[in-house]
Amino acid sequence: MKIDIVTIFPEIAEAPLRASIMGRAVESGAVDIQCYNLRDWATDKHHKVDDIPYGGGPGMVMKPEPFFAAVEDLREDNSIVLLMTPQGKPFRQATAERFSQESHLLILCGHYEGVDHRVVEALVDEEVSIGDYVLTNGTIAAAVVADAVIRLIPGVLGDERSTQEESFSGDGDQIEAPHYTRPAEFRGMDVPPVLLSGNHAAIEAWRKKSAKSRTRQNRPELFKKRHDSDEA
Ligand code: 6GU
Repeated sequence: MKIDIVTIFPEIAEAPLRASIMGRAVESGAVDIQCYNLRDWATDKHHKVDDIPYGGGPGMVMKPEPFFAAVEDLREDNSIVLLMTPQGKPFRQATAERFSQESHLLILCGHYEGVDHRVVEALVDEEVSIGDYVLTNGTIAAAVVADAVIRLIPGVLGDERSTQEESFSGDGDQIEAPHYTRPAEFRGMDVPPVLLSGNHAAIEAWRKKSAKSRTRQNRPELFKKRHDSDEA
């Protein structure tokens, strides 16, 4: 898979994508990530990428020309063009799963005040938001999307089971059970004895029950959705 990110802050997107699991995914060839500076497609001598809004109001709006030039250079036959914006559709685990099946994601990063809407109308397949809060710029959000997608590419994680059993995957609008590692007793706090029992059925039952109570505690809206529709 190929992921191209177009932003006025390429250095913000680069660092997280070159480290750890994503860094190894790049080195292994599972994914090719390039971060581009939108200013490289600005044609005036100051490399201007924004301008004042028609109709007035605060802040600046990102100009259409650099985005059109960038997309025309980078788009391929099978590309999906995304625009990162707080006005986009919510990004969820199911969205990450869908994007992980694509061969090329071309991700455009907006500034919070907005992007000329002709970019959205003529170039963008999907507008994407990572949550109901406002970031100064979509670049960190693009790195979030890239991370969530890359770890789903087969071979990127060691143990494929870990993506099938985790929070928000499969049937689960539910969060995971808590995890413990050694030591079995730490500062007077014990690991739940069932996890040391070797009884796999009992461990499974404990994890189901814990996942349910943690979902009720931390994500009451998910709990309600799940338990209104069935008795799981
Ligand atoms: Cl994609 N961009 C910005 N600027 N803010 C956000 C966002 C994106 N998603 C949530 N907040």
